[in-house]
Amino acid sequence: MRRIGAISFCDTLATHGRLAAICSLYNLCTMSNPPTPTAARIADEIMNVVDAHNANEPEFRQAVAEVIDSVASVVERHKKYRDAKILARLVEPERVIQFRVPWFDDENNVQVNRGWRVQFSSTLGPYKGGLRFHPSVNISVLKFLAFEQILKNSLTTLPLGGGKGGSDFDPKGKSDNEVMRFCESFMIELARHIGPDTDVPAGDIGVGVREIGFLFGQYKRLHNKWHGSLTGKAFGWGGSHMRPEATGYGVVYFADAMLKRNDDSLEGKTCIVSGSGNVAQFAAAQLLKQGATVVAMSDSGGCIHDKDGIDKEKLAWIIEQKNVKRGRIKEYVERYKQAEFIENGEDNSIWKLKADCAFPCATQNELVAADAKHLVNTDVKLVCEGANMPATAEAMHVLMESDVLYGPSKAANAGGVAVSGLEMMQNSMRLSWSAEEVDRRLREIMKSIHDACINAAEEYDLNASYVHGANIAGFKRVADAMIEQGVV
Ligand code: NDP
Ligand code: 2IT
Repeated sequence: MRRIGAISFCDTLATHGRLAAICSLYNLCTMSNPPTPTAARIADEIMNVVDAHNANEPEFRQAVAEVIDSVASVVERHKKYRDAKILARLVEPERVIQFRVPWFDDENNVQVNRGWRVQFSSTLGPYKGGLRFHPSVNISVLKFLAFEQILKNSLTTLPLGGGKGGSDFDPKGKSDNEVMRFCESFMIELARHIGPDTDVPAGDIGVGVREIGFLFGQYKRLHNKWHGSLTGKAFGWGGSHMRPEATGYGVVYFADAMLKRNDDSLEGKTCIVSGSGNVAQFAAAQLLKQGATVVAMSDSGGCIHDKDGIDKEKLAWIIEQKNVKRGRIKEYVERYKQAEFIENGEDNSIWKLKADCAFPCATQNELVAADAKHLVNTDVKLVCEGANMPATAEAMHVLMESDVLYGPSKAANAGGVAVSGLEMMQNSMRLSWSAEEVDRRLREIMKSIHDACINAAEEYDLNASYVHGANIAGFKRVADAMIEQGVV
């Protein structure tokens, strides 16, 4: 420090004169042993910057605040993270791409949507994360998702950076041809920004195997290369066994690990699963395999409550209804008369039901403080998140203050991206593993994420909090790699 100080004094004297040199020496003397800032001050300082730079991005600020709340104490303990300005660098995306997506609808009208790709962090590997097609998509939503993805992907221990993209395009009510034309136009721009060693998108809300197929076809045509540049491909042409199941199954494996640690299991538990898309469908399917009873599922219109339980046959009906007919879940009650449909409203939601375990698998901020209080007051044992950031900050607070076992999304839903990572490996090796092999690896990854959360929480004396544990374990791997890679 002193030696550098002397050099700095002489250099500054030569280039900027005496006053500047004295000032720089004074700064060094007074700064040589600055008091360690408290975690609270570290958090305040970085959140002031984040709030000022991202004033119109509430979801992004929410996601960052939650992480900072956990990792500020890590930064307080380790000077190396402060010196390298890790937090200030981590909250700034490496690159954000926005583009126009023009396309023809079936009536030959020109339609225009917005497309984005947020390439947030390439520290641990190529940018990796899904594409979301939904009218609510905007830059705030995509930045929150990409930011979460950095730490989630870090938890998997696979070589994956963090990214997210998508469009405000609404696939609902569109013909297959319209979806195809939209995907082709979207990919004409996206193709120049992605690649197997650069950025590997996958699915998310509104993007499933149909959309990935259209996107992949256009990518291949543009590059004239059969690259594993997208994951979530159909099994027949480069997809991995178990990728469709991975997120939902992984959520339930994580829940099982939380319960096992408390000498309990899912067997015989009643469960509510919000959503009825990819994640919800396979979470419900795995819950049935583990001997639980699923009594409610939902879509954006409302939920169905079936006290007799949604068994395998009823679940198959829901899957057909959502994936093939692209219909609404409320039609369930016409087929299964004992069930009731509860329309979403001010005081009505799936979270007003009673169950042993709750699995939010629809979308962000779907579970608010009043829902969390209701769940706690009705003795829910476990809340395990399939959707990304499904609980509001206030709802998270309620759950974290309670005895409920609470599995946060970036840990609990990491199974999807983990199997995407396995799909990338299989593509690189030009082989495919059996479903049993992929499932075995998925179970191992979910268990190791669970253990990493607990170990990190214990190291920081955080009372087995999975929320803090996930943030800290995910953060440390990225932060250490950032230091090793220099100021980039
Ligand atoms: P899908 O598009 O397959 O399904 C989404 C489900 O959530 C549908 O039932 C949909 O209802 C409902 N939903 C979507 N938006 C809203 C909304 N604004 N309000 C209420 N309900 C809504 O998406 P996925 O199942 O793939 O994704 C669900 C969640 O899981 C998302 O948070 C996603 O980010 C997360 N996730 C997904 C992964 C994956 O591998 N697919 C991996 C990790 C996390 P409706 O049909 O009425 O629109
Ligand atoms: O939120 C997520 O982890 C995903 N949508 C899956 C991302 C991926 O690259 O498989």
